[in-house]
Amino acid sequence: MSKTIIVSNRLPIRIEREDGKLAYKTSEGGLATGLGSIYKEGDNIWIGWPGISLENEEEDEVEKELMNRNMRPVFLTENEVQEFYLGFSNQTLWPAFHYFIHHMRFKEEEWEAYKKANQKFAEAISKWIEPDDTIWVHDYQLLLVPEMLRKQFPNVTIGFFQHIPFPSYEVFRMIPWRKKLLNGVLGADYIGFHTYDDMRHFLSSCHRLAGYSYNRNQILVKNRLVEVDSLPMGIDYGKYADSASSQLAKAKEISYRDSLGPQDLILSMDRLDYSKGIPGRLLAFERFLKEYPEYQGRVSMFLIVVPSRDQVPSYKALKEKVEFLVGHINGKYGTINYVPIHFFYRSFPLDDLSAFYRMCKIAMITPKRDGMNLVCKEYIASRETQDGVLILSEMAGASKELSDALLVNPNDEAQMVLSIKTALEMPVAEQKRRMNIMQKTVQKYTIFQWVDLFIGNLKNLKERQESMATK
Ligand code: GDG
Repeated sequence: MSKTIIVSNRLPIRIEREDGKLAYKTSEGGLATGLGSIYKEGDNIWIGWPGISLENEEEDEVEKELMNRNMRPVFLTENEVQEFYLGFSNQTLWPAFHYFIHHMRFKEEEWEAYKKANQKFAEAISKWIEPDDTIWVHDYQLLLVPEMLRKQFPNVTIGFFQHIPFPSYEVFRMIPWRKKLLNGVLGADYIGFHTYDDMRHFLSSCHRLAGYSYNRNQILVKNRLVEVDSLPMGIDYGKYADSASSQLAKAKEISYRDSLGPQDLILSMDRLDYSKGIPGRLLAFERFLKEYPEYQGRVSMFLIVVPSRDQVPSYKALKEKVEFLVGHINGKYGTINYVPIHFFYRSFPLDDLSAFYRMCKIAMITPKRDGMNLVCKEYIASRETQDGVLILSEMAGASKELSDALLVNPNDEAQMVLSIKTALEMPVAEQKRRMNIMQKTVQKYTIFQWVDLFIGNLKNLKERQESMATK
């Protein structure tokens, strides 16, 4: 029986130390939900790093426990986490792929660590591979894995999906190891991106930096047909809609609203990341309060920043910048009865998120760059009464599907300021008209549909490759 092997840097589980014991917490992330139906079935498995550094004797225990949950761990040492994950993945690839070229660094020892870690993943995967299996590798931390597997298993079926943008060739070419990275991904049969633009950029880099010619979305790599595609990822719509209409979320909304006061709320919710445009959003809000003083005391921002990568210096600096701006704006415009920005640096359970999605009249999601952005889709799914306005950056992959949001250029502060005013003053009928269209889109293209499409297209391509080979 053939099986499917999912591979990602992180496993869909968090392991924490509680009272000297290891506690296993399942992840509720979008990918884990979408792929849940796959990796939990039959012999299928998910391979990845469990996200914690362990003592040698603990590794056996974790391995056994994860076996029962259809997962196989790849253990990373502290040094690998530093150089492969926090180093090359997050200080070379992440900034390059999000166009933050001033944050990029090129350290040969980190590139070496990236190669070694990818090799470690490939070895862990190869222990479980049988010839008819399908392997689905995820994201920028594992760009070299497809080629490493292809060398060992020439006929196995490999898919790759990139969750973050793929930059213009002009940016990608700056990376010293660009050609090796491209050849790494091209070990896959089927390569998916969130948007058509990402896919075009990838094809252009393959052509101009690695010498491959392509026809539409097809590339021939040593006589092997590789297909590149754009497949925008969705969410589990039902989960967010149900949670938002639950009694618990409604009760929480009422109790939070009672404590917060009568102001209209603008939701801002992201991981701590410079790509998410948090300072720019705060500055636009400050300018809004200055230019439209009649709104002082009438509108507040509800700012959630989820801790992430805070050992990386640029993330530490961002945290300080956000804290400074929040303090500055609250100090300047706050009164005894009015807090301009309610700031939380932590994550919340889903019931709370649903209450926040319900109580905020506006969601302002203005990343400088984002592969897709799922928060805006979750906000849409949670608007039971269909009112509410989404202000969305045109630099988020999601903007391609959600043209009924108020689309803004996150570098155009004047436009962002105006969009806050437009959102606050938008008639309810217009809010509902737009929300209705966006709900239909998000409800139709769910995470489950995305998974089925990816796997279906991959299998279909494999059949076409085989029929080409027998001709
Ligand atoms: C990468 C790409 C792409 C947030 N705060 C809490 C919480 N969250 C959840 C949200 C959402 C997820 O985290 C964030 O997803 P995003 O898509 O917005 O962003 P990234 O983490 O940067 O993800 C991105 C994605 O991959 C998928 O391909 O869309 O572009 O950068 O689901 O709800 N969840 C909980 N508490 C919180 O406080 N429980």
